[in-house]
Amino acid sequence: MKKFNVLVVLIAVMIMLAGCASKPEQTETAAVEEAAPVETVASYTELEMPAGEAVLMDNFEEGNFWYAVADSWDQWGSHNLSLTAELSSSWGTDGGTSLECVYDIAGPATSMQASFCCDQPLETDWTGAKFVVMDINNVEKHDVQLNVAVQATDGWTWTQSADLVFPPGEHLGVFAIDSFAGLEAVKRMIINVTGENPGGTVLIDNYRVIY
Ligand SMILES: [Ca+2]
Repeated sequence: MKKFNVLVVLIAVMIMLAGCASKPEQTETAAVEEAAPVETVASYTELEMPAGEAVLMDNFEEGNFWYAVADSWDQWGSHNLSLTAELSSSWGTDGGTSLECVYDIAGPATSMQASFCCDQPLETDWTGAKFVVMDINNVEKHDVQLNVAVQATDGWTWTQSADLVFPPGEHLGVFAIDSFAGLEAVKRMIINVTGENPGGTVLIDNYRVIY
């Protein structure tokens, strides 16, 4: 009987020790899970200004040469989700004025494209251009996905960049355009908000082309 009692006590002590040992592990696991979302937010890496000669195309200080497509392209395809493109004095990085682009809700059954255009580029010969760079202020609480496109030559050939995703806040947008067609005769500059989103506003300033 004594041996049996000793065995029972030993087992009880082992269970207690195991219980104690497991508690710190649980606490560490919980701490890691709570920290994870913060790491996700901080994971956005700001894009770097590319080397090369920068030519300012628009700083939105000399009037508004941009417009929202809205329903004007409906005859050629699905409805464009841009609403308005107006000057805003609420924010600017080169002077106090920027372009305020307002886009409608983009659900899965929509074109998921809101286009903001300028048909009077300051320069039309972009031969050798490598990037379009602009300052972006995403004033919404959700990410905004953007690309840039140009229509070029008398055929109005459309080429667009890869999409980039910008979290809320101010960012540098750097869009590679070195493979674009017809850069010697640019007719139209276009900023597209793409992908699904709940609609909103994005501010643009200091639109430059880098050679
Ligand atoms: Ca400006």
